[in-house]
Amino acid sequence: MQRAAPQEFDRVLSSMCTEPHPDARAAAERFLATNPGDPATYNEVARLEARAVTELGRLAGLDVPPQTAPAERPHDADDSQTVDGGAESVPTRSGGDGSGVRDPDAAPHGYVTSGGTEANIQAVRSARERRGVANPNLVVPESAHFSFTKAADLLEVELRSVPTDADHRADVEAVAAAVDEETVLVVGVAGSTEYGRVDPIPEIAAVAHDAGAYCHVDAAWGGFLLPFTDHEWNFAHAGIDSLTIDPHKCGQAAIPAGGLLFREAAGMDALAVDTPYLESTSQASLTGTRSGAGVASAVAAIDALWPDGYRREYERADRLARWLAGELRDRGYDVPEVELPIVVADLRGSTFEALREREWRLSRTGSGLARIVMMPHVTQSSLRAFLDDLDAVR
Ligand code: 0PR
Repeated sequence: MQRAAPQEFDRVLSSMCTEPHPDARAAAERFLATNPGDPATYNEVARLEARAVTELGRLAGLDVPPQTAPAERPHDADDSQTVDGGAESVPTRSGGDGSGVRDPDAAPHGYVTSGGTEANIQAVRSARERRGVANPNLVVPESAHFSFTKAADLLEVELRSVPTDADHRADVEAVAAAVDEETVLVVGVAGSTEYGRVDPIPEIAAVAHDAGAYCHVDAAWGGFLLPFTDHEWNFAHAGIDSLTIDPHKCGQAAIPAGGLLFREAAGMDALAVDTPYLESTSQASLTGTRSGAGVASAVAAIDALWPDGYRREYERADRLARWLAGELRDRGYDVPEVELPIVVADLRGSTFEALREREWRLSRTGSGLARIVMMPHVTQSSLRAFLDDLDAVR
């Protein structure tokens, strides 16, 4: 039986969550009581997780063609964006000998996390373990999500937050100046939380590698939009080592479904701890028991929407964002150029409060600007109603 959602999404303008695709909702319910943290017991959901990671990897340019060792993989490969969607698809990974043989039992290089926060924390943890320096530091642009603050705190890694440029993108010179021989990870954001900006990822990866550090891309929000743009953001575009991409944001999966991917198996290996009383011998996730609902819904959403459904949604959101930016500019508001579909505007305090009182779920950037995120539930008619209210209160 389908019940109404507990939250009316009509007026939710600043969230990065949305209503899941119907197939994702159904899959989540079916796998609600399964635990991918115990793959030997819940093997069906474990297989689904391998598929989820394979599909996320293809979206993010991590498609390893059989018989190709990672070192030989062409970095500009552009044939990585088709999905056969068959229930039989299995991950491919390179064997320990680099032979790249197809291995149905192989763990893919990543897993479905509880969200972007867990993925980012684990990326920092993996880099810290692999680098093994005495006083590790982490370099992020100031536009990075606050989950990196949590990661630094938990993992006792020094957080170096560097200024962004005038357009709110990572400033490569500033990043380079902050990096040193004890930097374990340099982060680039591909779709920033506040402005939807995409950092210069290839340049950031080069800075990281020159210093012997790893490079992580946070595409938690942007990952399901960027494949339809010209941006260079993924494993095929740059020598990045890990990436966050969240099905429960623009992937239209049910919460909790984040995604963490590594270029190499060593990224996951660094996270694994022994699990003496489980049938499987090790576990890499941060949480122990975790929801199979997110895993199954991620696969169902990707099967339903990749690539055409996501492309249509990206194009719709992009058009809507540009239209709204124009409407706000016509009313005299200063609206920065739209990159990915987030519109930011200085509505001033009293107007912002009056709109909140009219039940618009709006939030502000650190510098007090209202953010409107073009998630699938945000429609032109709801934005027209929003503009009518804005005209009434300003
Ligand atoms: N990385 C980026 C770029 C993000 O934008 C976010 C979340 C994360 C990582 C962390 O992801 P999880 O929240 O899945 O752990 N960005 C949103 C934000 O902080 C999260 C959010 C979502 C907030 C829905 C409110 C909301 O209603 O704004």
